[in-house]
Amino acid sequence: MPALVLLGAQWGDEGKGKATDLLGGSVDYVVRYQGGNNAGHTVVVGDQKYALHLLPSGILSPGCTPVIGNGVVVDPAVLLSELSGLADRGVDTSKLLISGNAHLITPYHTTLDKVSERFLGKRKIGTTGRGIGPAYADKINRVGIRVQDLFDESILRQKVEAALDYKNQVLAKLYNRRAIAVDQVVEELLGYADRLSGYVADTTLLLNKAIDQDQVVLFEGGQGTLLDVDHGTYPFVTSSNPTAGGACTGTGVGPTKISRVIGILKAYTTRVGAGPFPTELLDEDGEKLRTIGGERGVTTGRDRRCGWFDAVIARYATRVNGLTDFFLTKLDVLTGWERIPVCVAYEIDGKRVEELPYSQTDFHHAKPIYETLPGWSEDITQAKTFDELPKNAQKYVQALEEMSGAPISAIGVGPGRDETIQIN
Ligand code: 2SA
Ligand code: GDP
Ligand code: MG
Repeated sequence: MPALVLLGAQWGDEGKGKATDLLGGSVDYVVRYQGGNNAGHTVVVGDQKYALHLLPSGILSPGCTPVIGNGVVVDPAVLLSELSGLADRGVDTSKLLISGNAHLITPYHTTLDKVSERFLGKRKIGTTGRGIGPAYADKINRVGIRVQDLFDESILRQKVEAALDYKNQVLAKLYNRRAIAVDQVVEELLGYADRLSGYVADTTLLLNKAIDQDQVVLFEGGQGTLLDVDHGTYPFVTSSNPTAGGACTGTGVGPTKISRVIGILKAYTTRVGAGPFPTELLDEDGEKLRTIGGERGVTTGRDRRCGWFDAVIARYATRVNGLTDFFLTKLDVLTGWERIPVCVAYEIDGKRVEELPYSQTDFHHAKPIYETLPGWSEDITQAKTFDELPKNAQKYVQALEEMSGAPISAIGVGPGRDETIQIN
């Protein structure tokens, strides 16, 4: 098993951080391949809780090398403060490696993110405001600044000038805002160079060599399948590819090297930010899921929208990621419901639809068709094997597995590392 991908099968926050940490002890590298500090991955180790935004969750596993791949957008100020926050708590951060090809998020990206959301008004995406979209836009527009540019002042200045030329005209003409000064940006970025230089490496070469030497590399996705810029609910998506293909482009490791793709799947559904969400509950069940599940954004603190499990989405995730298996998370949150509805298909304009519609309009009109499964009331947080789960919880898991198109290989029954049932 040289390389495996672990990614979100829904709209993010499925519990990827916990799952990555769980595997951390048995892998040599944990690699972020897309996104930036918009991610919020929670890892609970004993009585300690860590919220990671940019760093791979493998940073908490001694013996594992954390890597930030070329597909990630890096805010250097956030990176350094996350590193020092962990170091203050006794975590060894010295092994971190960062691709020189990763792009930087600068203060003007963050400003543009916030300004453009404000101008979108009621059509806003509900971004995390971390500058993610504008940084990726510059990358695609070929006016991005990369980590390696920090180490050549003349190149850095030329690139910042190129990046700001057009933006300053737009800011002045469209938004009536002051121009951003090139000198100020260059000075700030140069101030990070010394502190980051020791971490920068040719991560593509290194990861490929590691795989060739049978070391195990885990690619850790941020956000989720339905937030993918190509395969998600566009335009209500993030600006990168959290789906499995992103692990290849975002690290420079070819698809033939990847033998397993794990989809992290919450036992119900959540979404943060705007956009369609067929099974969303705007009633007291939604509020109950939010409260019991602790469904609040790890980065922005926003309340997450909550709804019942949606098998159409799970099937879609299996398809577009080529999933080999699922980790089902947060089953414990469903304890106490007498009956649990599960969306098995949609009704769109009077017709039953089994697969995620490719048309945005159809998806916006999709109404969930529910099957209701019997619930359970027993506490399941201490269960260590599948057989220890109450019969109705077992049936719920089996029903989800059947509907979702890939086997479930682990079940989360609590946030802690050991609150997991492994299924062989
Ligand atoms: P952005 O900032 O450009 O990536 O926002 C675009 C959309 O992507 C959503 N998004 C997320 N959804 C779930 N979780 C994310 N991470 C944080 C968390 C979110 C938080 O773990 O809780 O704290 O709010 C994440 N990151 C981006 C975002 O809500 C937009 O819908
Ligand atoms: P990520 O973005 O996918 O890493 O997920 P988040 O960390 O944003 O949100 C998942 C939340 O669920 C975190 O607070 C985790 O500690 C918690 N969590 C993960 N797995 C389980 C589980 O099986 N049960 C419960 N109750 N909480 C879990
Ligand atoms: Mg999260």
